[in-house]
Amino acid sequence: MEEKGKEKNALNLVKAPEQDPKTAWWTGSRFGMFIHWGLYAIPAQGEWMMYAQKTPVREYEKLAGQFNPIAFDAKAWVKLAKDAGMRYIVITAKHHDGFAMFHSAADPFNIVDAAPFGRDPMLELAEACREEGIVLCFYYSHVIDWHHPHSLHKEHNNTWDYKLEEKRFAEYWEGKVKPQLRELLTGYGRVGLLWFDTAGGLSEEDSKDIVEHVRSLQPDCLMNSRVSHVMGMGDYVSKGDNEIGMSGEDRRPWETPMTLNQSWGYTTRDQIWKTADSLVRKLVNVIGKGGNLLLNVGPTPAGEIPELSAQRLREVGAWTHRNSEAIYGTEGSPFLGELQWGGITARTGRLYLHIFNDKWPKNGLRIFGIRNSVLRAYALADTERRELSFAQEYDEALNLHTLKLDLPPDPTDSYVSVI
Ligand code: JFZ
Repeated sequence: MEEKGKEKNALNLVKAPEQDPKTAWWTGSRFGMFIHWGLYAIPAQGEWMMYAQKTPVREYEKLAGQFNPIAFDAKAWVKLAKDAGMRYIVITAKHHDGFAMFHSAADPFNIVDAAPFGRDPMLELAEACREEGIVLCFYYSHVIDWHHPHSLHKEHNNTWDYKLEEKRFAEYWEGKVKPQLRELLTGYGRVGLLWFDTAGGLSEEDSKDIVEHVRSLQPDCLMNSRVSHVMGMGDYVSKGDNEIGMSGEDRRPWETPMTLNQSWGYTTRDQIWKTADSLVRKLVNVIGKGGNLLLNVGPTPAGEIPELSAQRLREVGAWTHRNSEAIYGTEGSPFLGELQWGGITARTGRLYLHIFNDKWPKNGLRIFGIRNSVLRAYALADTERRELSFAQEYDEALNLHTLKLDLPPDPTDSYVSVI
C-alpha cells in the first residue's frame, strides 16, 4: 500500500516526551522561581566572588558574622512567587561557597550557628510554601565547595587555601554532602526537587550513590540533569543559562534557568534588566516548546527581593493570571519549528496561540497541518468569548490543511495575546 505523502509546508507533528507520573506536577507547573541567596549578597558582586578574588576561607567566614537579614519575610517571598504565577521555588540551600542557608548539624558553617541572624530561613520558607501551595525545592552545590578542604571539582577548586594532592574526597562526600542532603530531605517536609549543579569530575559511582541516597530519603523528589555528567541521569534536563529548546535526541522534560538581569546572586553593578514584555515572550517561547522557565531573583543581604525584580515579576504575574488556562497543565506545541509570531501551547481539544503583540498579524493568521475540524476560536482575554471567524481548507494536490483565522484588528491583551 502506498503511504500518503507527508504534508508539505506543514509543521511536522512531534510527540511530547514520555511523561513519568512523578514529574507531572513539575511539567504542569511550567514556571518557577529560582533564588540565589547567600553570604555573597553582602559584597554584592555575584555568587562567584570568593573564587574570582581568591578570598581565603578565614576571610570569607567573616561575612557570616555580618549576615543578619532581618528584613527576610518568607511569606512575602512566597506571595511574590505566587503573584508572578510561579508554582515552585528553588532556593540555594548551599552554593559553591559552602555556606549552608539552613541549620546543619553536619557543618557549623551555616546560617543558624555562624551568623547573628540565628533563624533557619529554609524552615520558614517550607512553612510559607505549605500554606500557599507552592512546592519548595533546594539548590545544592554537591561538587564545588570552596569552604571544605576535601571537595574536589574538575576545574574550580579553592587552591589558595588547600592543596589538590591532599584532598580526600570521601571526607567531603560522606562528611558533608550526604549528611546535609539527609538534613534537607528529612527536616523540611516534602522537597519537590533537588537542583544540583556543576558536576564536573564526579565519578559515575558517586553520581549513582547520590541519586540512590536522595531516592532512599524522598523517592518522589526529582533531580535535574546537572547531578552528573553521566549521560541520561536526572529526571529532567537543565539547559544552559537562558538557553531555550529541547535537544533533538533527548526526550526528557527540560527547563531553562534564566536571570532577570545578567547575574544570579545579588549585585549592585548589573542593572541590565529584562522588561516584563520580554519576560512574557520568553515564557511563551519556553512553554511553547514544552519546557519550564525557572526565573531567578537575587535577594539582598537584608533579605529582600530587590524592588526592580519584584516589580517585573508582578507585571508578568498579571499576564500569567489572565492566561492561566493557556499555561498550567498544558503541553508544548504539537508542531515542530520556529514560529515568527509567537508560540503555541496545547491540551486535549485545545490549541492556544500566543501571539506577540508587536508581530500582530493584521491580515489574520494561517496555521498549517491541523486536520481536526475547528469548532470555535476566541481571544482568551475576551470575557464575552466573542467568536472569531475562520475557514479550513484542504489542498489535495499539496496534501495541505490550512486554517485561516481572522483576528481582531488589535491585540487583545498586553505583551502577548492568546487566541
Ligand atoms: C552554575 C553556577 O556556577 C552559577 O553560580 C549559578 O548557580 C548557575 C545557575 O549555575 O553556572 C552554570 C552552570 C552550567 C551552565 C551555565 C552556568 N551551563 O551549562 O550552561
